[in-house]
Amino acid sequence: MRLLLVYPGNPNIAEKHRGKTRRFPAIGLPVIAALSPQDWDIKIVDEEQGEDVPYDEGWDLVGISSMTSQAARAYDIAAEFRQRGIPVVHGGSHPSVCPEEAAEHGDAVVVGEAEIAWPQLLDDWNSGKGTLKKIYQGTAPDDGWYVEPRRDLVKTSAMMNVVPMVATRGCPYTCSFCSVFSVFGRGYRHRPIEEVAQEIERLVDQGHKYFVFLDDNIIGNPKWSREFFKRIAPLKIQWGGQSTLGVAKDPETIELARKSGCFSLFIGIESVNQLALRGVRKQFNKPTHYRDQVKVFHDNGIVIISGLIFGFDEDDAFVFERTVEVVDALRIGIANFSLMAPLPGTDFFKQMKAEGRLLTTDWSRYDGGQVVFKPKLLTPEQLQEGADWASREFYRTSRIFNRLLENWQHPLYFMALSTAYKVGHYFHPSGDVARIHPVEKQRLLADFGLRAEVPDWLANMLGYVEPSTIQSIGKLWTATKSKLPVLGQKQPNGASTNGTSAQHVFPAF
Ligand code: B12
Ligand code: SF4
Repeated sequence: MRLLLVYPGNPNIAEKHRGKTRRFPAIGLPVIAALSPQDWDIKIVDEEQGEDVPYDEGWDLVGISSMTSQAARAYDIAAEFRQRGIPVVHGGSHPSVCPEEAAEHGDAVVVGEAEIAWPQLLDDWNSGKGTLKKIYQGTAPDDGWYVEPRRDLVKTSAMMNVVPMVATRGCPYTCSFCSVFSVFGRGYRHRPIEEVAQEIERLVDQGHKYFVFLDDNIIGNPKWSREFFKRIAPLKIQWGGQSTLGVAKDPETIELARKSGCFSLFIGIESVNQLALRGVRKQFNKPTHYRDQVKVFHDNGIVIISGLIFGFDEDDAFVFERTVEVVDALRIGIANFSLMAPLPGTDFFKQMKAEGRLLTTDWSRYDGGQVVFKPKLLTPEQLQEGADWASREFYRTSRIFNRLLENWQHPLYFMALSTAYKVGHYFHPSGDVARIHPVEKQRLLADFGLRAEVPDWLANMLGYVEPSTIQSIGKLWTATKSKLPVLGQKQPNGASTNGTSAQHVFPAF
């Protein structure tokens, strides 16, 4: 039997730019591979890593995994295989929240976790001679749910050779914009500490040192986390993960995290406005506590990557500046600004739909970088431009250096990530269009006395430079220009100019 497992690319990323970004390899499909008979010929293909889907290599069964932003591409790929008579099974977070839709584009759908459902599907496949039910409802087993992913099937060129790990599943909270608890259930389920530790030990023996825990909160249950951190501390690994600011109430656990190798945590801060947080049931984040909480992480040398969302119903035209100023003042190393995407299946989606505020259900646009619903106190354009502005402003060179002190324990990591964010925000996902706002572009160009018809690459280049530097150069240029002799004009001494003039260098003057 030949099984092909596919991660579709995001259709917003132009073909020519696919595979140029690097990230740690995804883990869902290696789990599906591990749940399949080991004598099968199995291949995993990840379009976002630049791999092409091999449509014509004689596959018996195809599995496709998708988040909402990948769903449209997943359906296109499925159509190609189904045209060739090859059955397709959909799984992952989007099919789990939109099973009927996914079922229209496949022969079967696995909803939620696959550890029990996928073997059942394969049983049907084997016994029923290829007959599958349309929907397999995954269940969330309490324990013994873990199978070690087939990492041997994953391309190893991923950035920095970081190994993705899973030690827990689920989340007890119910933030109205999030899909996690609908896919993985409420509450935390932990793997036995010894099982995780032994898996890490084996990977360390294979030469791995850097790990990322994909768990939604690796410090969600401090009792379990403390024991876990103590157990893995001797392994001398370096790891990043996800957590909440609230865990800072227990500095001892954060210290144990550091001692076990934690150097960076992604934390969903989401907003600096308590009302916005309350509106999406994330009121356990308390902006008035942020300063003290952030300090606990900084004291332990942990670089915070904060998730911040724009587009809450309480967000007005001032939210962008306010957010940048607060997060920068807290000296949070990295801010990942995204636009609210009402993900299908969530209460936020239901609210937007009921209020007639969805602008599109083209799922490919639900990638957190585009406005897909009507904001309440802003226009869609203001929201998009404001978020783009915040990303550029936060990563101004001077601001990055201001934050270096609090993130000094990992200077290379901090600087590399800051630079990646700084550069990345000047490009649209299409890779071609500058994200720089037209008005700002004109202002930058005007500083040089240029009209706006210059190509985007030049605007981009100017975008990398500090606005204050550009203004100084612009002023200097304007002052110098007024003193330059103009070509062809008689000089006071009667001589005619023959050097390069401003008109020759910048014909748009
Ligand atoms: C890691 C991660 C990422 C990585 C993904 C790449 C990578 N290398 O892993 C990165 C950082 C790139 C990412 C980006 C985004 N992410 Co993300 N991410 C996650 C996270 C934290 C873990 C995913 C994971 O690996 N889980 C562990 C594995 C084992 O689980 P799994 O993949 O779901 O697989 C299981 C089942 O789903 C099923 N399954 C999965 N695939 C298949 C396929 C078949 C055939 C079958 C049968 C079964 C099956 O079986 C597996 C075992 O049970 C999840 C949260 C979570 N807890 O899952 C969010 C999550 C998947 N992300 C989400 C979102 C919204 C995003 C962004 C839009 C965020 C943003 N605003 O920028 C972007 C999208 C980027 C894009 N390209 O468009 C949402 C998706 C919701 C949705 N409706 O699709 C989630 C659920 C988080 C949330 N808060 O709701 N993300
Ligand atoms: S946003 Fe974070 S805390 Fe809230 S439900 Fe999702 S995973 Fe849990």
